[in-house]
Amino acid sequence: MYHLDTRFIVGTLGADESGILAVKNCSMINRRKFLKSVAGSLVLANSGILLPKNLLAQSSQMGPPELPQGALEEAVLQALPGKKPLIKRTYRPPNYETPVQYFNELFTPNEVFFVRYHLADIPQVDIQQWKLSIGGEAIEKPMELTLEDLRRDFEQVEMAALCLCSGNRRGLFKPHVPGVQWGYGAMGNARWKGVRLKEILVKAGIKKEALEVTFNGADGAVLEKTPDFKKSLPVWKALDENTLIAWEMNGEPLPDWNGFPARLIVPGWTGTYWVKQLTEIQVITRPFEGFWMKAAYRIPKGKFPIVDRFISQETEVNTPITEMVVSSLITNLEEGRQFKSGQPIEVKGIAWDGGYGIQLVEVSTDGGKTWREAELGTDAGRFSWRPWSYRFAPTEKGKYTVMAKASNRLGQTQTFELILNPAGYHHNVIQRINIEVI
Ligand SMILES: Nc1nc2c(c(=O)[nH]1)N[C@H]1C(S)=C(S)[C@@H](COP(=O)(O)O)O[C@H]1N2
Ligand SMILES: [Mo]
Repeated sequence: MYHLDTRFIVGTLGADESGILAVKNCSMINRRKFLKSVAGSLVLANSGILLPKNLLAQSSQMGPPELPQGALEEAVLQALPGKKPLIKRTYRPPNYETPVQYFNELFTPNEVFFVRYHLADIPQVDIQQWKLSIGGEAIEKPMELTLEDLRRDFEQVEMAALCLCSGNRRGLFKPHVPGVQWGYGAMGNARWKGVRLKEILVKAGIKKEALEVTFNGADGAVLEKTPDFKKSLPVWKALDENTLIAWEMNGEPLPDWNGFPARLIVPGWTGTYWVKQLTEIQVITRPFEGFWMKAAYRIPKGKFPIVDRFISQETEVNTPITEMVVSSLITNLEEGRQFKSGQPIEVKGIAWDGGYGIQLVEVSTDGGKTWREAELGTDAGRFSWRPWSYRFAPTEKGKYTVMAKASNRLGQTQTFELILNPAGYHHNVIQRINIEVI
């Protein structure tokens, strides 16, 4: 069994402290055969299925009105193969976000789970050929594992965890910053099944000089000059019992677009570390120098209330992004919606943080003057988002500004003012939605 890493935990966390939902014996789950995938590429050229006009949602569904000029107008709903229509932000590489209405469910269905890729050469992995190699100068016994090996030789665990892109809501930054102009939907909550990375690394033998662990996926760049998408974790995070290599999402094999056949799950940390189509893991003794660590995914030091540090990658001025900041989202109200006076209004939403656990969600219906506690819903573990709801029945006619503010068990909360940073990460400004009572 595992034990809970209590370093940063404050207070009690309820029944399932590790975030692990279920632990199953590996021998029990060998039945399902893997879909034999067709070799070749997921042809992007085939994927641009435009929808009939009536399915092309009004712009309010395409994202918040604050998105920069062009981002809203150009957004269309488009279905990648195997997916339902998602909001297209870019096509090559594919960046598609989930429409907010799907976040009314605890787990985001696989066919609407967002898709984020940095590189446009995305192979369709042939499961017969696929192997995960474990090596690097700080590994004693380099190994190659098939999916069958993973399923047979290690304990299988399942965990609910939110995957959130560091740049979610970047489109709301003022002044605007370059990068994919995401609205609210570059995130999703799922149940991930796989094995602990730690067990694999221990089996391969980690030398005491180990400093970082690197992760590479099967995708590559179209142009030689574009750096390959390769990430690293500090060795302590790689050895965290909650860091998984997962091949199942919500009880199904991972969709191609979300990392088939296996991906890294780094609960609490932003999506950039959740390397998809994983092929190679290396344990190294020096800070990894790749572009996506050294240059990208960095935040200014000291600006955000961050607990987890990635010390071997820090510079004087900046540091790699690590855990998610506290945030929430109202999922069932659109701007300008009208209600009859006296009619009960239910405000629904979700709240999350970097894995300390949501403690409190407060709702204001008067633009932030007064706040009331919302009711928290299902607790699916500290790495999952937490649904909440709030009911009121205003009789006075007029405009109401609805806001939601989450706090976690560390006492951290959301900001009223945007914390500026050049790459547009960690947007957790409290939302304002105006509704009208008539
Ligand atoms: N191989 C590979 N893995 C990757 C990426 C990528 O470009 N290539 N992008 C990362 C980023 S930035 C995010 S936010 C998540 C998104 O996961 P999803 O596409 O399954 O939603 O994948 C991560 N894993
Ligand atoms: Mo991301």
